[in-house]
Amino acid sequence: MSAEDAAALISNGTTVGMSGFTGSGYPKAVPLALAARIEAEHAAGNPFRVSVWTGASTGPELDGALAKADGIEFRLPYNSDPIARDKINRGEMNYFDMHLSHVSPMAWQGFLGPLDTALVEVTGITEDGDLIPSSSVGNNKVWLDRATRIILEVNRWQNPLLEGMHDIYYGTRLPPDRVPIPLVRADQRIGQPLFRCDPDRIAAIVETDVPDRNLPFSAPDESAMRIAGHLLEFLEHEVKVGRMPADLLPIQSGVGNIANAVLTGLVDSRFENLTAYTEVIQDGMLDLIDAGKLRVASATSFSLSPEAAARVNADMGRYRDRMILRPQEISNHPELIRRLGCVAMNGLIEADIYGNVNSTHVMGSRIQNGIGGSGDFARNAYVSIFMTPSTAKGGSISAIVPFASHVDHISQDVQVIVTEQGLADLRGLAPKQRAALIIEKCAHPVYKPMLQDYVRRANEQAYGKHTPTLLNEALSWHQRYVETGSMLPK
Ligand code: 0RQ
Repeated sequence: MSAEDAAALISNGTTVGMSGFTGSGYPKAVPLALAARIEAEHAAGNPFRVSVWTGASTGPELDGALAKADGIEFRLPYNSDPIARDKINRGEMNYFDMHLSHVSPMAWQGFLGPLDTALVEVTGITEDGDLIPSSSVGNNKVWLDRATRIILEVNRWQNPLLEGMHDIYYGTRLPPDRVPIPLVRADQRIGQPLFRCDPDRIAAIVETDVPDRNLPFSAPDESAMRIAGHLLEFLEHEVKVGRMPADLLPIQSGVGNIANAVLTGLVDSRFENLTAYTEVIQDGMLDLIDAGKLRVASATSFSLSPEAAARVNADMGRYRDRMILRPQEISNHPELIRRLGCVAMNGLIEADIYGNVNSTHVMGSRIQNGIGGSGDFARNAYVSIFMTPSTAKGGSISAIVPFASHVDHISQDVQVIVTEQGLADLRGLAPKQRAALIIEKCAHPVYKPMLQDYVRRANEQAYGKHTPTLLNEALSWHQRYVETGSMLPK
């Protein structure tokens, strides 16, 4: 049926579980039609808002259009759309920013409430009624299994050769019936290539022919290259001292430009035969595959530039053997991340001198994107690395601060911090030792004396000397930024 007729099946106040993860595999026609319907209802003076659950971020036709129509009452678990971000930060939209591995079990446990509609993009429907997944898997299995009614978008733009790339595992259970997940290597398949789907619950099928969002990455700048350089040196050292094998352990690489730059850096390294157990396959992963350095990438989604998406589509037959897309409850599963011993590499907003990391909130209150999968990987990885340029906004903000204005990753989950200035290996260090090393290796030279001065006084004056903190000064840099536009004193 038409997207408009399908959108008419969605009622005010209901919850829609949509496909989509980092701009891939999200529905592109029905959300736009729903946004138009919501705008018409609002113009007629009628209330109309829905709750939207997804895998992670989507695209302008979904989050952008629905947020612009003021049509989202509640959103989970991850958003990077600027219009939706603005609504959230103005207090006009509720947002539950949660660990990506938690979504599926929480939905099954019933903690999130009922799911009325599953709105899922697929590549095709087989004669037996199974669904060929699209360019992301995300939480689609759960939405299809749990929703009262199902709306499918069959997107002809997606490459039919995607069929066979996916590994959909149907063995997860609720406690007390859980059993070990039988995955012991990143390249292993433990499930089936297609989604099961109850045909009686399919309320609509809409055909589309629309590309994924596919935003370009910015070319790695000097700072990103230096971060990559420090990181490669660290990994080589870990191999040399026998803490990692020569082909490393499965790598996880987060979202964003820095994470992508690090992958690009690995192309020119001497590492071979690498594997990735991660969430998203970015351009850098393709480069590694093309260079013959990456044997297999396991993820839940693509996150590609338009150029890289064209490359994958033109040569899908070859890439298909090197890539596995899984549900995000498996790609991000703590049990599997711990078992495989992933090398987790994620971006951050700010870190404090003790190594607590803020990945989400600018100045403690304004959300940027969300924690995404960074927490799933950071806590359970073999080694948990966070990376960032040492300053933001042209130097007016230090990424290393006396006290994090919001904490996503506690210091115990943060083992290595890297900036363009250097790398701090924090494993086995007490708080005061961590502070000295982070300031020495990671802080920008302009902020380093300010941090050293703070630490010296905190060591003298703090209430306790284990993690010395000056309570009346710890967040003063942030306050200064809010008031003057810079963390630097006038
Ligand atoms: O803002 O675009 O307005 O200039 O944050 O920063 O430097 O481009 O870095 O693209 O690597 O993103 C933490 C956001 C880093 C990302 C974060 C501002 C900066 C810019 C982006 P502008 P950069 P990146 C698994 C892993 C959480 C989710 C995650 C992220 C914008 O890595 O979302 O890790 N992580 N998932 O100016 C004020 C600071 C700032 C700052 C940066 N200290 N103060 N603004 N910015 N530092 C994958 C998934 O979960 C899907």
